[in-house]
Amino acid sequence: DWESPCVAAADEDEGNPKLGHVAPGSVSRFRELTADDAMGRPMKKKLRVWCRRHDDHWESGQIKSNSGEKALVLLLDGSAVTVPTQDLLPANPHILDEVDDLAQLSYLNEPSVLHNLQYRYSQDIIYSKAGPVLLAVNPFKSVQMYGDDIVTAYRKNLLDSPHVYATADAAYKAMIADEENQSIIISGESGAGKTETAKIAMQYLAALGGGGDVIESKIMQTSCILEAFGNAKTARNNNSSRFGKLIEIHFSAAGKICGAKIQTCKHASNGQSRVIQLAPGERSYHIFYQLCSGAPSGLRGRLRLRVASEYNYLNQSECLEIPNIDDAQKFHDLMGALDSIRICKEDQEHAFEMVAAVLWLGNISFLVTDNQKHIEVVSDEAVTNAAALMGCIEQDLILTLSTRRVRAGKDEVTKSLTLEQAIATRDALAKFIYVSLFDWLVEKINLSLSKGKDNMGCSVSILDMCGFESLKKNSFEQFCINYANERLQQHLNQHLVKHEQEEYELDGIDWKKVDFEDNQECIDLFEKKPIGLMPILDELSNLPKATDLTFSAKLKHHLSNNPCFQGERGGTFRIRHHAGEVLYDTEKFLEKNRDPIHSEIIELLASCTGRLPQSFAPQLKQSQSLDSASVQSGMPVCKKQSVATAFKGQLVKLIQHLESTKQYFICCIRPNSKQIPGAFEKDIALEQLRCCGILQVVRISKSGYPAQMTHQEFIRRYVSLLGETKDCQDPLSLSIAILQKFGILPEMYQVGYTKLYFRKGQIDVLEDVRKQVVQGTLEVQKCFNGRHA
Ligand code: AD9
Ligand code: MG
Repeated sequence: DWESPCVAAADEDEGNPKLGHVAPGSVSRFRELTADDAMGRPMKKKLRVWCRRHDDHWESGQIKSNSGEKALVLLLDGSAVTVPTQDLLPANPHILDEVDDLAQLSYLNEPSVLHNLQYRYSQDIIYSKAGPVLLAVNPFKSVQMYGDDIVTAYRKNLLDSPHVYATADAAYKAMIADEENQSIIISGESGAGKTETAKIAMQYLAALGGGGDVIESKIMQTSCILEAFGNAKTARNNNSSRFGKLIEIHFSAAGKICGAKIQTCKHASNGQSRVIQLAPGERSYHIFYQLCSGAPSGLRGRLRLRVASEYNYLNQSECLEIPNIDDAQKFHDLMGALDSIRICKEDQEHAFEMVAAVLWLGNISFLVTDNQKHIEVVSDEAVTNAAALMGCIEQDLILTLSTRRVRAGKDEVTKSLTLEQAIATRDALAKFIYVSLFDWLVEKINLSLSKGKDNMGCSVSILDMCGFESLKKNSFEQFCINYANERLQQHLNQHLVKHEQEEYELDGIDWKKVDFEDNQECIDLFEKKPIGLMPILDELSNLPKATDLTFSAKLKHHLSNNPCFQGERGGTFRIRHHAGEVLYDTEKFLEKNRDPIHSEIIELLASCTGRLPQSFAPQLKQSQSLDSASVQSGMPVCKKQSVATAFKGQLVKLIQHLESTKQYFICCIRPNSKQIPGAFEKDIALEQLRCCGILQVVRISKSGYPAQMTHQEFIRRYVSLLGETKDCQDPLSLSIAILQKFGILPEMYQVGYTKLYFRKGQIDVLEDVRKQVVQGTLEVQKCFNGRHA
C-alpha cells in the first residue's frame, strides 16, 4: 500500500503555508512542501517520499518509521535505509503522475517534477506546462501529435492539452481579439528542439491564417533555405542553427497571413569561421555537401564541382556525411524551396557559384619563395576556378592573396605577404563571400514575403536562437552564442519572475518573495563599461600590438572580482554561466572580433563581373575610411563595428521587438546527450530545468495573481452589475462591494494601492456573470443567487 496516506498527508500540512501569503485554506491542494518543511519535522508513517541517495539522485520510497531527525525508509526495490529527514522530500500521489501542468502538483520539488516529466515522456507525451511556460522534451523520433486533424482539434478548442499548437493558438487568438502583436520565445540548449518547435508553431499559424494563398507555403519553405545555408552538424546537434532567427508573421485584419519578415542575429563571420575551419566530427554548413552531392550534371560542370572530400574546407574534419541524411535529396528540396519563394533560376545559379567559389578558394595553396618567408600563390585549377566563379581576373585574385599595399611615408608600396597573412586573407575572402551570400538570401526572402504597404493587421513573431553550448574547445563563436543565451534568460527571468514580484511589492500586496537566480552579474561581466569582457575585447581589438594572451591577462587583472569570472590560465578563461561553467580558449579572439576586411578584398569583389560579388562589395566610399589601428600597422582595413558589438546590437534589437509584444514562452529540454529516443536522463534534464528557473516560475504561477486590473478599470467594467450604488462611494469600497456581491472569496484576490490582483480563474467568473447580465438573459440578483445555490 503505497498510495493511501498520500492525499491525506498533503491535506494534513495545512496551516503551514510555505508559498507566498495565502489566506489559510485557500490553495491547500496546490501547496508545496519544501525541504525546510521536511527537515526536523516528524514525517508521517507510510508517507510516500523521495529519498536522496546521493547528490541529485532521488529514489522513491515510503516512510516506515521516524525518530524526528532520521527516518527508516522502504525503497521500491524492497530494501530499507535509514536517512536524515533533510534528505527526504514528499512525493505526490500517483494520481498526479500525469498532470499536464506542474503547477497542479501538490508537492513541487525537483524529484517530483522530474518524475512527472519522465513519466509523461515515457508515454510520448512530450509537452507539459510549467505555469505560463510550455515545456517541450525532445522526442528524437517522430511522434503522432501533429497534422491537420490535430490542428483542427486545437483550432476548435476540442483539445487543450499542452502543445505548441495550443501556444500558437493562444497567440493567434489574442492577436485577433486584442489587436496586439504577439511573440513566441523559444529557449533551450543546443539540440533541445527549438528549431523544430519553431517550425511546428509556424505550421499551425500557417494553417490558421492560410487563405489558400501561396504566402503561407512560401513561409514554410524559408526554413529549408535558411537551414541549408545557416545550419551545420555540430557535436551536439546534427542540424544545429548557427544563427538566431526572428520570424515575424504578418496577418491581415481578417486574420489571414499576408507576409513575413525574417531578422537574423549572427555573429558575423566569426560564426562563419565554420566555413574555413572545422572541429573533428563537425561539418560546415549543409549547403556545401548538398551542392556537391546533389547538383545536376549541367550545374556540376558549370560550377566545376568535385565531390566534397576533394575540398580542403570540408575534408579537414573527416566528417562528410550525417547518418540518415541524404544531402542530394536535400539539395533537390532546396531548389524546390528557392523556386517557391521565386528566386529566379539565374539568381539561384549565382548563389551556387558563390558556394562553389568558397570551396575552390579553400583549395588555393601557397609556395614559400625565399628565406623571408614570402609566398607565391600556386597557379593551379583552384585559383583558376575560384576566379572564374567569382568573375574576376585570375591575376587580380593572385595579387590580392599574395600582396598588400602599405604606406611608407607619403607613398604606397606593395609588399609581399607572409604565408600566415596569405592564408588569413584567403580565408577572410571566403568567409566574407559566405556571410554576404547569407545576407543576400535573407534579403531576397524578405522581399518575396513582404506584406503589402497598406496592410494594417498585427503579427506573431517566433524567436529561435542558437542554444547554449559548452564544447570541448570553446571559442569566440560560443562566447557570442552563450552571451545571447544569457541575455535571453535575463529576459525570461524579468518577464516571468522579477517584474511580477516587484509589482506585487510596489503595490503593497501581501506577498512572500520567491527567490530566483538573477543572472545580472554574468551580464555585467560581459557588458559593463569599461571593464567587462566585451569592452576589454573591443579595446584590445583596436590595438594592433595586442594579442590573445594580453587579452586574457587583462581579463584576469580587471575581472577577478566578478563571481561569474572563474579565473584565467594560459590563454583560457572560465565563465560561470546560468547554464553552467564554460572554459573559453582565447585563441583568435581578437582577430575574430576585428574580423578585418582589407580594402583590397573589397576592391577585388567590386571588380568582379559576377552580379553577387559586386553587390557584396560595400560602397567604395566606406571602404576608404581606414581604421586607425590598421593604419598604424601599415595595413589598410575597412573600418567597421567589432563583431561582438555588432552582435550585441542585433540582439538588443530583437529583444526590444519582443518587449513591444505580448509574449509566450516555450522551453525546450534535451533529455539525453546522445540524440536518441526513449532515454530520459534525469540529471541532464534537471540541469536544464534549473537553468531556466522552471521551479520558480511554477511557484509564482501557483501562488501569484495572473489577472490584474486597476481599480478604475474594474469599476468601469463591473459597477453596472451592482445595480444601485451610493454616489459618494470611493473606488475601493465599490470594488469590494462588487467582489462580495459576486461571491469572490477574499483569498482569491488582493487589493493593491493601484490595482486589484486575482487568482487564476476569478475574472472568468465575473466575466461570465457580466456577459449574461449584459445579454439580458439573467438578472443580477438571479445570477448571484444561482452561483450560491
Ligand atoms: V541548436 O541550438 O540550433 O543547436 P535546437 O534548434 O534546439 O538546437 P533542433 O530543433 O535542431 O534543436 O532539434 C534537434 C533534433 O531533435 C532535430 O533535428 C530532430 O531530430 C529532433 N527533434 C526536435 N524536436 C522534435 C520533435 N518535436 N519531433 C521529432 C524532434 N524530433
Ligand atoms: Mg536550432
